[in-house]
Amino acid sequence: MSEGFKTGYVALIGKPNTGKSTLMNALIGEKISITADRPQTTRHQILGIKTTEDYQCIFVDTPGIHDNNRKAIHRYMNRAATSMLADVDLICVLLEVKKFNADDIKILRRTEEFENVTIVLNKIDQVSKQACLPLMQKIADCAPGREIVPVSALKNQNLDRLEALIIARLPIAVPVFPNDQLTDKSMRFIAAEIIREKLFRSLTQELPYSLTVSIDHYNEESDMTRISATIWVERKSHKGIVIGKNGSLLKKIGTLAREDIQRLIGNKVYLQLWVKLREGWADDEKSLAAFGYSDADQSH
Ligand SMILES: Nc1nc2c(ncn2[C@@H]2O[C@H](COP(=O)(O)OP(=O)(O)OP(=O)(O)O)[C@@H](O)[C@H]2O)c(=O)[nH]1
Ligand SMILES: [Mg+2]
Repeated sequence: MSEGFKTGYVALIGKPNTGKSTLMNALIGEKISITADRPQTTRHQILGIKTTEDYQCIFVDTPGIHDNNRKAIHRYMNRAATSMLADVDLICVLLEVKKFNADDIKILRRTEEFENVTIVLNKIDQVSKQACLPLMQKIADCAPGREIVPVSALKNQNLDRLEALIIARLPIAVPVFPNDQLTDKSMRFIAAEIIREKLFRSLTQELPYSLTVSIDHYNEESDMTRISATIWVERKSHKGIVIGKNGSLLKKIGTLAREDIQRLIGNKVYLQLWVKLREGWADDEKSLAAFGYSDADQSH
């Protein structure tokens, strides 16, 4: 560990779908957090930890901040989206070039009371440089004095500059986590998330929002990891959709998830998926706690 070693927490917050999870994965160089081209993919606070000779940067990926507080799960997600703000060393507010609107301005307002805030303007690969400049001016007018870093998390543009800026703001401190630890979450949790990602990417409309995944068994054997997981649906009619014709969709989800999990753990995976019904789980506190949506699970 070098003299002057730095350690700090960096929150990635913003509207749903702005690229928070993509950015965290790009910055730590590993796929820890799941991503999908639809809002409200991330449901928990997830730490992504990058440790070098000189610093340990602990990123906090969060659910997108939204106004929907209809069900208990939405209220849980909104708490997870902002509960750490007072405790981090730097807040990065993510905006996306094509979708800057009043919801972003609301989030910028919410962070006015904090000193260390950087605005990350993501997805610059989607527009020309000329289109970016007036937008940056508009954002600067809404958040005077804040620095704005344009990046593309997906295409790896300007991430070096963002990283340098983040590191400059970390305080001198000893590391919190061992230097080979990438996240605070267990492999069990990440396996369930990977299955959920495949469901989010394969199913249309509202269906992904009424699903959750639990891991029933996770057994590491020397040459194979055996995982059994249950996909929980809220309505009887959803079961058939998730299973698909002759089980085709479930099979596809299983194959895609198994490949990803294998890559991450570097071992062969045998993955068994079940689909079960628990009516109204997303608005029932007891079910939420049983499925890991509990505030105690995300306090660090
Ligand atoms: N073109 C482009 N797409 C991006 C970029 N960053 C993220 N995306 C895409 O935007 C979509 C949303 O990305 P996520 O990382 O899941 O967004 P998020 O902010 O974590 O979303 P929630 O968890 O739902 O709040 C995905 O399809 C990403 O591939 C980028 O720099 N450029
Ligand atoms: Mg996310």
